[in-house]
Formats: sequence, structure tokens, C-alpha cells
Amino acid sequence: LIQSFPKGFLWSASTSAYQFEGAYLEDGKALSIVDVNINSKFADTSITSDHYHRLEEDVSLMKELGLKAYRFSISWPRVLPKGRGPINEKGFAFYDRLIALLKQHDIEPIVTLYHFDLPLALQEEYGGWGNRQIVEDFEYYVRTVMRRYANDIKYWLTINEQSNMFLLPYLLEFDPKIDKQKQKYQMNHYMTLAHAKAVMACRELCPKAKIGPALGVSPNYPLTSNPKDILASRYADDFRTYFFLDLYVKGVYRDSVLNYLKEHDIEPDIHEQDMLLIKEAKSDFIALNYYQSSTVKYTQAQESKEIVVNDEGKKGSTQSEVLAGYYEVVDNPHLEKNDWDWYIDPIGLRITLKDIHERYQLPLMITENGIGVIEELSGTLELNDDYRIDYYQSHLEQCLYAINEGVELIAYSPWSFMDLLSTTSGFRKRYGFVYVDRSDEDLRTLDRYKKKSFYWYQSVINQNRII
Ligand code: BGP
Repeated sequence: LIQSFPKGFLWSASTSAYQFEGAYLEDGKALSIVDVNINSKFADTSITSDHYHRLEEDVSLMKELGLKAYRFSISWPRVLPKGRGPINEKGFAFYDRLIALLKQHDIEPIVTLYHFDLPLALQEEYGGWGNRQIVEDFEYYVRTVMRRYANDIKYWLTINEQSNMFLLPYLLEFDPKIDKQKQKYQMNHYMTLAHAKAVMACRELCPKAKIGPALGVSPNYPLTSNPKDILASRYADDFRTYFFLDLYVKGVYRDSVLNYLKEHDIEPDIHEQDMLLIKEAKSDFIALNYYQSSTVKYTQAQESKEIVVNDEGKKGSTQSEVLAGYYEVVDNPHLEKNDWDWYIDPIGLRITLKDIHERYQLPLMITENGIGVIEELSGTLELNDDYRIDYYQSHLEQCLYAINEGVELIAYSPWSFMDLLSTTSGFRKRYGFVYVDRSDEDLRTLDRYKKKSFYWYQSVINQNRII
């Protein structure tokens, strides 16, 4: 195995606005749907890691880590508090400073345009992603951002985890009067159009930049060699991964999913021009968020079930998804999992990279990969997160195998640069290379401490190889 990564490889790390910035009502920022819908069970969402007030310190840590790139998201309600209309200059000033600092330190910004944080104003006004109006408003937001940063940003990510917004219960708001599945597929159609509008805006406003989606992916293994389980695994791949990628890359609705939508009478409202736009707006690369694999078996269940997330970190409390007639998600006896029932499966990453490369023939980025753990500083203010080093080491090794076999992997951006608010579980579930001194209940000093993995990642970047 060749140990080195390609020249110019983008060693990065990731965060997102609502999980990292804090200051959720400061300097003119308005609330987003995630600010109000997520996590209040554990930690409030107003301060998170206080990055907004510690920008210089945090970028210095990125520099010290040796990052070649940094993935962050722009908060739509920070720059356009009402979702459209007047710009919030103070909100933009924060990103102006961040981008200028990154450039000063030769760190390439990778910008996510949408990371779950729809302006609450648009949800209240017309139902957010449930209304076609969202496509126009998203385009206005994207064009406003792209005009401002046309010369600064080389890599744009459109929408974070369209697939998981679909799967997880709390990332979207639904109208209780309309069938939920129908709404989900309709919202998905509008998101796909919004993504396509962003791609077209990029072609026009930032012709030298590259743009693509950031999708949450897992391979779906069959539980046994029973052909019914094999079929279940293929369908799970269709519904959870290829459905989205076919729309982004090929501009088509996948037949198996379309058939399901027709049979259940939940086809979205698709205009003829929609498909022309979606087809025209081809992505330049595919960004992947990979945490774990999934295993499925055939099911005779008559009723579908949504996942019930294990947010407490009590092993075994996840209630898995069932798609009636197609597949049921089950345990994998061959893999270890963390306290939140997330399987640790580095080989699954190689399988995913190879598979997506072969199907879509586009450059790939890994925009999230990591392990959530309950952690406390020791008495000497150290944190020996060897498990995190092992996790990254083993996943990077699989990336190298994939690269050696022809996969064009251009970036690795683990989750997360620093401890931040978890989407499912508040502050107790930590992912960072840098520890933030706070708990769910107590804000403490909010000071930053480098974990052992920080120094490990620093050497990896420095040597451009795994060590
Ligand atoms: C992804 C999201 C991130 C992040 C990560 C970890 O789905 O894009 O925003 O939160 O998962 O998830 P969690 O925080 O729930 O452990």
C-alpha cells in the first residue's frame, strides 16, 4: 500500500454554523428552524462553541493544526434574517473576517451554503421547504452570497445531507394535515431544484469555482446471502443513496423509487422545466459524509417505520427504519458500535468510495467522518483520545486503498475541527480535535484545549501520509 496522499490533497476539518458559531440572535441574526427544533433536551442552542466571539483564536488553531482547507457553513438567517430582502451587513462582516483570516493563513475555504438552518421566518411565512417559493428564495440567498465571495471561494457545497433530512425526524417541519411521505418527497424535489439553481448561479457568478452536493452516505449490506436480503440491500442503496445521486449527477428520477412513489400515490409535483434544469445543473464533484455502514434484511412488514434516534447515548436504544415491502435495518454482528449505536466500519468507507466513483465518475471529497464520544479533560488538562486516532487512521488507510485503485479523492474533512453541538445529542457527544470547556448545562470557561488527536492529525498533514 502506497502510504502517501496525492500532491495538493486538501487536508481539512469541518464545522457548521448552527453547531459552532453561537451568537444565535446577535448582530441582527434571526433564528433558524434547527435553532428552535433541535437539542433543547440537552443543551440550548444559543452559544454552542462561541466561535463567533473567538474567531481569531480558532483560526490560529486551524493554522497550528496545519489545515490546508476548512469546511464551514454560512448561516442563511445571519446574512438574510428574513430569508430574503435586506442584507444583514453585520452578519456578512463575520464571514468577511473569517474568509480573510483563512486566506491570510493559506487555508482554502470550503463553503456549505445550507446546513439544516432554514430561516424560521420562511418556515412561518409559507411552510419553508414544503412550498415551491423556497426555490426562488434559496436562489436569491445563494446569489447574494456568491456575488460577495465570487473571488474568494473555489469550492461550494450546496445542501448538506439532503438524504438525512429525509431520514431523521427533526431536521424539517411538516404540515400535520398532509401525508408525511408525500411531503418529504415534495420537499426533496424542491431541494433538488434549489441545489440546481445554486449550480447554475455558480456557473454564472463564479465560473472558476467548483460546486457539488454533500450527501450523507452508508453502504447497505445484506444480512445474509438469501437473495431476498440481497434485493433488500439493493433497494436500500436505491432509496437512501442513488436516488439522490442520480438526481444530482444524471438529472433523473431513479425508476425504482419513481415506481414506489406512483404505487403509493405520493409522486411530487414535477414541472417539465424542473427536469430540464436539474439535468443541466451537473455537479463538479460529490462530497460525502461517511460515519458508518448499515445492514438490512428483507421485510414482510406491512407498515413502514421511521428511525427513532438514540440521542441519550444508551447503547441498543435505536429503533431502526423499516420501508414496508423493501427493507428493514438490522444489527450487524461483525462490527463494533459507539454508545449511540453508530457502527465503526472503515472498510465501508472504501466500499462507498469505490462504488460511487464507479457509478458517477466524478472527483470525491469526504466532508464528514468521525466518532462521537463522551469526553472530559484529565486533571492535567489533557485528553488522550486514542480511540479517535484509531478511528481516523483506519478510515484513512481505506481511503488510500481506494485512491490506489483509481478513486479521485481530493479532500478529507473530518467531523469536527473542534467540539461543537451535536445534531442529535447536545454537547455530551464530542467529535473535535480541540476540546471546548463546557458541558450541556454549564458554560464553564469555553476555553480550548488540544486533544492528542490534534497532534496526530498535525503530523499526518505535515507528512501527507498516515503514520
Ligand atoms: C451529520 C451532520 C452534522 C453532524 C454529524 C454528527 O449528519 O451533517 O451536522 O451533526 O452528522 O451527527 P451527531 O451530531 O448527531 O452525532
